[in-house]
Amino acid sequence: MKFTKISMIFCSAILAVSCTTTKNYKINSKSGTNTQGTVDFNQKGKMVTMDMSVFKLTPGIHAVHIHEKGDCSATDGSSAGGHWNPAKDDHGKWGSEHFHMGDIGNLTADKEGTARLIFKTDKWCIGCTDESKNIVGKSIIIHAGKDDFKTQPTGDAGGRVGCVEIK
Ligand SMILES: [Cu+2]
Ligand SMILES: [Zn+2]
Repeated sequence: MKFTKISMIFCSAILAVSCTTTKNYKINSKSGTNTQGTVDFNQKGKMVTMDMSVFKLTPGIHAVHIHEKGDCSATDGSSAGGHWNPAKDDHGKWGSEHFHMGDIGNLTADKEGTARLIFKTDKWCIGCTDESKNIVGKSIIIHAGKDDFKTQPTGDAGGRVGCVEIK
């Protein structure tokens, strides 16, 4: 009896560490642009990694955020709502004193319009019951301009050129 209990605890510990969740999405172009690419999420233990490859952007800096609604239906992406902000904090740079849970930051597109961004955090989860961490049901928005990390509540990042519903 004692042995069974110990082995059960041992197994669940192993599952928690080795359990991996993966989700892969295609980016939807918005606002009359031709934005293309993929966003992959991977959760291993408590660590979530986002790996984003984007093509056909304008060269330069583009803001990337998680927005609060998993709805990319509007042609300008406005259906995705504002920044995902479960803690009701101010907009800002990730890891600074004030930031939204969706404030990923900026990516840089090269002169061909290609960009890659890899972002890792243990502040998110993929489909867990903690709604302050769960990214499922939200969206990723790629903006026309860069995030200044100051302007409230948007970072003054301009229009929405790409959108992904995180299902
Ligand atoms: Cu945004
Ligand atoms: Zn924000």
